[in-house]
Amino acid sequence: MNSVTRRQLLKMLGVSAAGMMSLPVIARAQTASNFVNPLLIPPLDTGTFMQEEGGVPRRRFELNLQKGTSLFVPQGETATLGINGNYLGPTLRFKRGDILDIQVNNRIGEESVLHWHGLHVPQRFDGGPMQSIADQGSWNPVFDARQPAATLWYHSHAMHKTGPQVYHGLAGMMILDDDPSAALDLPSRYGIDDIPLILQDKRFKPDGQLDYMSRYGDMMIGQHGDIMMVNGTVSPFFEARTDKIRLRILNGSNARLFNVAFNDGREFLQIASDGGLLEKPVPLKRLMVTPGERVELLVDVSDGQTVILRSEPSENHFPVFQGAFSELMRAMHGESFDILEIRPQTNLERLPPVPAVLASLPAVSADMGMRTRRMRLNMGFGSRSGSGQGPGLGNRTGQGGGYGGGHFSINGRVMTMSYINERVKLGDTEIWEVLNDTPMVHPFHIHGSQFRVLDRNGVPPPAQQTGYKDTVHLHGRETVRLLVSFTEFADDMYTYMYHCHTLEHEDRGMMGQFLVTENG
Ligand SMILES: [Cu+2]
Repeated sequence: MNSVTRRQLLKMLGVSAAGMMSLPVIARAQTASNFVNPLLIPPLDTGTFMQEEGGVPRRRFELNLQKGTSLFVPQGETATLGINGNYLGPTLRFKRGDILDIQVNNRIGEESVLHWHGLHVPQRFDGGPMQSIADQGSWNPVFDARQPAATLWYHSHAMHKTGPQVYHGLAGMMILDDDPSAALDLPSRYGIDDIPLILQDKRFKPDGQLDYMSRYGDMMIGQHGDIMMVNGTVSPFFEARTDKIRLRILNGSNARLFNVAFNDGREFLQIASDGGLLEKPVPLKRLMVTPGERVELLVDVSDGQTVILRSEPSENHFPVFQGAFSELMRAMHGESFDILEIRPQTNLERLPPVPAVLASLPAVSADMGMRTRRMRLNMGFGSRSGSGQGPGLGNRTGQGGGYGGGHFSINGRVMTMSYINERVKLGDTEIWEVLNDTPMVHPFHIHGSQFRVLDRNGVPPPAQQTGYKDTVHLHGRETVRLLVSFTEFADDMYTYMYHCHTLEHEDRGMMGQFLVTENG
């Protein structure tokens, strides 16, 4: 599929072009007076700490998935989901070498599970759909934190229900510390100079309840909203007390892209990507963060000026389509809107200078790949679901496709629990060549590994993409080559997932599973 005709597109959307004008668009250009709510900082949870025999540190966490209500909009309380609270969950903080012992109790009224996104954990504790926890059930993964310091997160990964469950609040941040990163003297006081920012967009019904997947186009481009929130705070401001602040940004939205920047165009430093610190701080003015990705930024606010973190239109070109498809792409790429106002206080505390070197990462080259595995991301533009497996929410084979038809797949296969897509040999380092054979952005996530980007469309990646990553975005028609190692855990039965992190695409089949075994 190399092009989409207008007729195919309208069929796929099931609507007239005029209907596209009502696509969710984020309200633009809020004025400073709109930032009325202090930024909520998720509670920090370092677990119950104990020393095992031999001095091994163990942290016991208890996470209760529960129903709640939250006050986001003037219409009244919104029914939400949370972890140990009404919306989102605590930030779990622990250190490399710790054993994590996590009791997960599901009390949300339907099956769920938590996936430890970016953490290297054995397959059976990964929290993919294979570990589904029944309502009122519990699950107790135990594993050790064995990788470099990073900003990670946890979220629902329930089969076909990840989108709605994350949208309603089943997600939280994790901060992994280690000695080398602590020695750098980076801002690390949680909520003071080290700020978690979970970026999400929401849409509400007139009665104040969350509006999920009700509009044409929602399935196609994923659920977008018109109200921005950070850590569950609408119209947030943060009062900085230090001359620089570290922002741990997590794109926790279902589908929205953020091209983060500041309203005065100031430069910032990116210091980390998904899997941890970059080798050196990378000065930037804009940075694309797509669903599932994390970045850590250092922002200098020593001038004392109020500044607004915002999202700018994507610079990336995208294939030009006529009519309705252009409208859809504009919704994904073309908007600019405010996210958070930062208000430096008087007498800012001066922090140590930013180190010139942050980490030493092993050099990577394509020679290191023992084999190449190709992953082609597909979207169906027709009216059939293809494999007959069903694209997720019901079997749409032969149907017109409801909100937008089509299916989402990888290498032509729609995710199904009964099919192992790939088999990998323990200890192997592979090249995964991922081709986005669609016109829109997809963030590609691999469980159980932190990979490196070898190249993008044949060209070495820019500095901000040279660190460890677990989620990489591909613009329309792009190809990335990833160097992925599977050195730690083998399992003959339990798989890891790889998938698009636009949750509506994942839920509808743009996902596969792989086994890592001794014999491959
Ligand atoms: Cu996708």
